[in-house]
Amino acid sequence: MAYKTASTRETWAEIRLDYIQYNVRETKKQFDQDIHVMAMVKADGYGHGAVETAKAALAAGAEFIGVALFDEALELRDAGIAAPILVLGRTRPEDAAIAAKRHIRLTAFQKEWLLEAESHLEVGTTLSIHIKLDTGMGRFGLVEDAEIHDFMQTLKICSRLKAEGLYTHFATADEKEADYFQQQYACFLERIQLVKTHIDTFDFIHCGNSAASLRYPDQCFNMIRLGIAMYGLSPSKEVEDEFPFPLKTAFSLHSRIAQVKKVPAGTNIGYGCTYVSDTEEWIATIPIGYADGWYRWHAKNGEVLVNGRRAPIVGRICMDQVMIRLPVHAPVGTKVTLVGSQGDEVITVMEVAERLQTITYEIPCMISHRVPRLYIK
Ligand code: PMH
Repeated sequence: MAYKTASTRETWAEIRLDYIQYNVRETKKQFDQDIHVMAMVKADGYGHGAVETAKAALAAGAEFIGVALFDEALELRDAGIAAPILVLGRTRPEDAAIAAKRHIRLTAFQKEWLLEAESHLEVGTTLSIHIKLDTGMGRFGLVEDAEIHDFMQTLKICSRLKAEGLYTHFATADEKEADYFQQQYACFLERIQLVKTHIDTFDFIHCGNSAASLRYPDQCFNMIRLGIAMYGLSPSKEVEDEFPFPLKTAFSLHSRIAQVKKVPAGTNIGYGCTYVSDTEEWIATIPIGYADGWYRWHAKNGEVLVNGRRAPIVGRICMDQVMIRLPVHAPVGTKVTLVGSQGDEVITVMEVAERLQTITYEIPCMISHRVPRLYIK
């Protein structure tokens, strides 16, 4: 389901497509050789909007689009995206015919899947697949040597399947400690040799997520799968300062004061009366709540920006509203920034992620479809 781009709501997420393009271009510059960029737009573009993000990334030099689900690939095709799309999750083999017809590449890592997919393809049609190797992530992919040989033998008898790509995924590329990363990389090199005893060339070999692409560009073969960094966010706090250029964050979240009142000391605010004003205070009501993905945990040490100053969230977060304590009076309609900057103050996605004891990826993803996305080109 695509995000709304127009709405009567006074709560919205702003998406800087120009920043997404900057991040793609700067990433490409880090590579000596011509690198193919697969723009990762699964989960509706990590919460930014898949169609708009994909279009922006393609215009900035990405050539491939990566999604998790076959449904996500179909949504992009229906929206007119013509670039090659790879589905990284497991697709039902019975969907192979539609995939072939719509030029959607599928990931394969089970020999039974190959045979079933082949049986659903009409004579004369070809489905491009990317073979997934599990080198230590423990999620999807072929693991054992014998399993790989078996798979490759089976692939030889599937004349309607064309192996276009070969890939793996790293579990720890965003950690300072590189041992496990290097172990996985070495394993990938070994397994590539094994695969190549059956098929000697692939158009695309890929393993680099954002962290690997920006920290180890010479270990990325000829394609990278760029996700979080494209959106201008660091995959982890510990490697935040290791990127070769400053990322530009595309996502910000805003609302407007819906009511403001001066309350006397001892006034209860919100469900459960968990906040009681200390003195005379300015309390404002902001129309965003947990149904928008602004979860109740934000009440713990949560702050927002009003006129360039921090204002704490007070009381419990409701389904559709949250209350804040203003440093000084501000009228109804005043802009409130929940994620992003106002003047010299900034609430980063990383700050919000730490508040919720989670990672940057979750923050834009958790802002629900009730919040419209406004695009800035
Ligand atoms: N490739 C695969 C197979 C992925 O699952 C992901 C992200 C990426 C590339 C892009 O990674 P990046 O966003 O770090 O650049 N997958 C996930 C995930 O499953 N949970 O968080 C991110």
